[in-house]
Amino acid sequence: MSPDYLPFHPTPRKPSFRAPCGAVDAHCHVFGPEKEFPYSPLRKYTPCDAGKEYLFALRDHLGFSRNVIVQASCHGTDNRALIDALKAAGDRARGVAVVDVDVDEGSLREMHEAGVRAVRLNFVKRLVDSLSWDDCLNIVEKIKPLGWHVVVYFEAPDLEELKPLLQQIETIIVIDHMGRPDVARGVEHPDFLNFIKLLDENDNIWTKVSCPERLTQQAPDYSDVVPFARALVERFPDRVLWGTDWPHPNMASHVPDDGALVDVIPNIAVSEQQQRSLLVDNPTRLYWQGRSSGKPT
Ligand code: 0GY
Repeated sequence: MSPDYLPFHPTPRKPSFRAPCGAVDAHCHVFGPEKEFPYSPLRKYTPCDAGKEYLFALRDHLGFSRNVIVQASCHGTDNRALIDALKAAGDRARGVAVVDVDVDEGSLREMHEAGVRAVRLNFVKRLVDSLSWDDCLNIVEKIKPLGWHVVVYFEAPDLEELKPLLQQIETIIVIDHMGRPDVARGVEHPDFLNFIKLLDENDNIWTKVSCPERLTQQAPDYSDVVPFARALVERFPDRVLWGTDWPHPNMASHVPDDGALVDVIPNIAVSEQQQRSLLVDNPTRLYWQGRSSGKPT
């Protein structure tokens, strides 16, 4: 484990908020265990092992039904831990893989069989040496026939530079963690208005209203992040997803209690209808019913 790495909360509380039947935690990871699934030699951090059994127990404890497991940079393009978790979960999980540009069709088909439905492009400079845009677009061409979509991770200052790439991607694009806004600037700041404009102008772009624990300066109530997430849920009720981000890699400020994170949900999705769309209908449509084609062709 990297020095200063904070392991996940060992005993999260039972949330007060009861998630609707069929709720999906649409952003979480599995890490290792290292003995079985070694971390990538190219990784920028070494996490605490957080295997599938812990994830499934957390899912049940929080009152959720399903997971979307996202490949994290510490496993590079070796998706074996992810695939193993997907196979163990059966229909209760779907996956987002990270692949090399030369990935072959057979490997993609095998991943599809296991439950992968998207590929992640990571542009967070502290986590990865990003792919070239040409490589990104080649990967997108390869995954299109499978009906997959693209999950994109970047930090707010990089949005402007990435926009031309995003606009060339015709599948659905899901942006992790609301594009990681600087919440101290407030929802009226041009950076966040620009993010909203991106979704206004591109019907194929969705976002995850996740990760208050990473964005906040007010843990553990996360009230500074709530207005951002709520604004997106209200404006784009059919294009938002929610996830715990368990096991919360690279947290420096505090160890989040996943029960407390679930209890933020009714503050960001206020009505029952919004909660249903966010937690059940949207992720089910995208990951279980194959609705991944974005722009009309
Ligand atoms: C996240 C967070 C992070 C890491 C990764 O792929 C990764 O390593 O996703 C992070 O450090 O921000 O929630 O996905």
